[in-house]
Amino acid sequence: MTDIQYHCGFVAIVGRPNVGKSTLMNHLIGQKVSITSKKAQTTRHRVTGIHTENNAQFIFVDTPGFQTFHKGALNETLNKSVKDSLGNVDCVLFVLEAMRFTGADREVMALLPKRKPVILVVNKLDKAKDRDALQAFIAEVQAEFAFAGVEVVSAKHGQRLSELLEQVRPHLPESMPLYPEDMVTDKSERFLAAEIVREKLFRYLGEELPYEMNVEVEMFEMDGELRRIHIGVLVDKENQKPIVIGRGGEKLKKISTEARIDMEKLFDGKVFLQVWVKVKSGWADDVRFLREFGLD
Ligand code: GDP
Ligand code: MG
Ligand code: K
Repeated sequence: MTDIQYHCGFVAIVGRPNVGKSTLMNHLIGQKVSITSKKAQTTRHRVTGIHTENNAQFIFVDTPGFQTFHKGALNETLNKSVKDSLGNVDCVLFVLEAMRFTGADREVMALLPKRKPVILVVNKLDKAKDRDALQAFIAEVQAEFAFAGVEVVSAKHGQRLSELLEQVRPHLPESMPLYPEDMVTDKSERFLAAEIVREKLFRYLGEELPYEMNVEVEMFEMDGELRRIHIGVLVDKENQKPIVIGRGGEKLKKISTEARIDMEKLFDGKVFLQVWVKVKSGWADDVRFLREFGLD
């Protein structure tokens, strides 16, 4: 018998697009690991974030299956993907936006497991000014599902997140940590670098985003403490290049500068980043933007 009880387990964060799942996970683990955007559909991979404190390790799982919700009805693939991601977790966080309970929220709700603890997370507390209305809203949602707990938070402003973790902790099995205590993700820096560039492309291209587009890490090298990263954005057709590059190179410059800043925060070190756009088949006239650190 030991006197310290350690808890460790898997937590899924589910909800329709834009309720703030990625923001929540990023804040919980204290670093930018998942990818957030005003547009849905940016989380293309299942991203795991890890947070360890006070003898508990929370392993967060994002659920990419929800990305197709904007197209409307549930389909079988989505159903399966959601069930897969909920099949192996110990606790589920069902995220809603305060004062908004839509058809898409109800579709997600219909997939929640009945035999696992599900905690209702009412996010965007900062947007809900009327307390009585908020209480009524929570009661309305609770009437439709037997939640194991409720927490009102602001993912963006980091409000009431430790209270949320305290609600999750007792639902995690008693177990020693599965990952080192200082680890926040099991993704490689290479993978994360590509995800960051992908996020910026989504954010800045919006509706113009080419349907066929790949982001490839062509080089990732340590040069002392400096990371040298080359990333290629591959489009299908020549006429898609200017869309990504923008007039006078403005768009690509913004994308690569912001990506570099995010990478430096995430990797906690200087980054030399080159991002260029090319057509999948050809070599000719690649447009390069050298972003020297400190020279922007
Ligand atoms: P996801 O699609 O569920 O992963 O949602 P995101 O995490 O990408 O967030 C969608 C949008 O909601 C982003 O613009 C966030 O900045 C915003 N957001 C997230 N949490 C909050 C919050 O607590 N308050 C407010 N006002 N906005 C938030
Ligand atoms: Mg997301
Ligand atoms: K943390």
